[in-house]
Amino acid sequence: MEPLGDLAPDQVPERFAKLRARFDREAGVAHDENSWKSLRDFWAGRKSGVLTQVADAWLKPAKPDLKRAIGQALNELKAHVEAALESRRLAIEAAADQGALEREREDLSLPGVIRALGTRHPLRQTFEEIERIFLSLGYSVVAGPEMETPYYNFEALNIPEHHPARDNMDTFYMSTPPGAAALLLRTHTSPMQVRTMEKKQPPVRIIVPGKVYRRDNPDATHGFIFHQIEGLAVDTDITFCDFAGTVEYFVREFLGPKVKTRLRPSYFPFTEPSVEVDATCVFCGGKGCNVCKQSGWIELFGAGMVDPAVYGFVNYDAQRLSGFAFGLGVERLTQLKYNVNDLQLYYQNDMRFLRQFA
Ligand code: FA5
Repeated sequence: MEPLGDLAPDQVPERFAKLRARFDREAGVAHDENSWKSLRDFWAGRKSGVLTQVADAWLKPAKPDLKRAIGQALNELKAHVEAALESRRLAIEAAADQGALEREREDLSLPGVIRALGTRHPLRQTFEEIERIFLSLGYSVVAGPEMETPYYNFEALNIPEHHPARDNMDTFYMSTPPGAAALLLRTHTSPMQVRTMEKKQPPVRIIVPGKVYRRDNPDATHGFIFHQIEGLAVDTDITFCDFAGTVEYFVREFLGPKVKTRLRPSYFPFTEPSVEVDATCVFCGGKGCNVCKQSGWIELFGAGMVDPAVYGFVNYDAQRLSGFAFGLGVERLTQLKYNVNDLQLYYQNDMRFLRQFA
């Protein structure tokens, strides 16, 4: 700082005005944190800032008649510098915050990710509907293994080896080590009749939903993997009337109150007597149409009174106990309920088909 020299007191303000103008110019271009720091150090730095230099070079050596005027002007300049530095600092900080806000801003006008809502598969809907009906009648739901032994799938159901009933239940056999028990993919859910009665004494009231396998060629009414729901009720006093009443109640609940049922003689090795349960055609109301081949009736499922021979395999007293069993084909029942003309549609994941069950 050059010395102040010989000044009259009234010339002091002009010298300070020049300094202040210079400061204002420099402050006007300090737009970021670094240039603000340089400005602060240059003007207000404790050791060698302009203000300190002015105090050292002008105030300290001033003659008494100038001291008062210089002191007052220096104080005013100092107050101005400090206030301006502070307001610039706040402005720079605010600008930085604004910049960060803009950089990090979420664009709420962008459309969100649209997640399509799925619907339950028609077969699952049928499972749930049938489970609901039988749960309301006091049945419980049990599951069994899909990989079975020939004993549970056939023998204990009164289907010995070489029995002709095995012909339409050919299946997939697992390769097992020599000497180990043979294993196959179950052809029906009926093995769970035996497994349940082995473990539990009557009264028994169960349904068994599950997947089954057969060596059938796929077509509009056949799959090589399909689903069944087995039903079994055994107690000391179950009659054919209980069986017929249960079947009729189920069919009405499932297909509607107008549908009538009839029992037609049939054959299964593990039920005696055996029946096919038919219902009046849901499409023509029993008048006769293409679906029911003009008969007015459609076949629903196989059932019957448990054959006493089966009780022999599970140590049940056939003299004291009686019961009935049924096996529902889930694909076929769903076809009838919703008029699906091709069973393969269930497995093709075609959204146009599946959306109809929303
Ligand atoms: C049985 O499987 C017996 N276990 C049912 C039974 C249980 C009778 C208890 C008596 C007492 P069936 O082979 O008829 O029966 O098959 C039952 C149902 O499965 C059929 O009515 C049909 O709806 C369905 N079904 C059979 N084969 C196929 C297939 N390949 N694809 C789709 N559904 C099938």
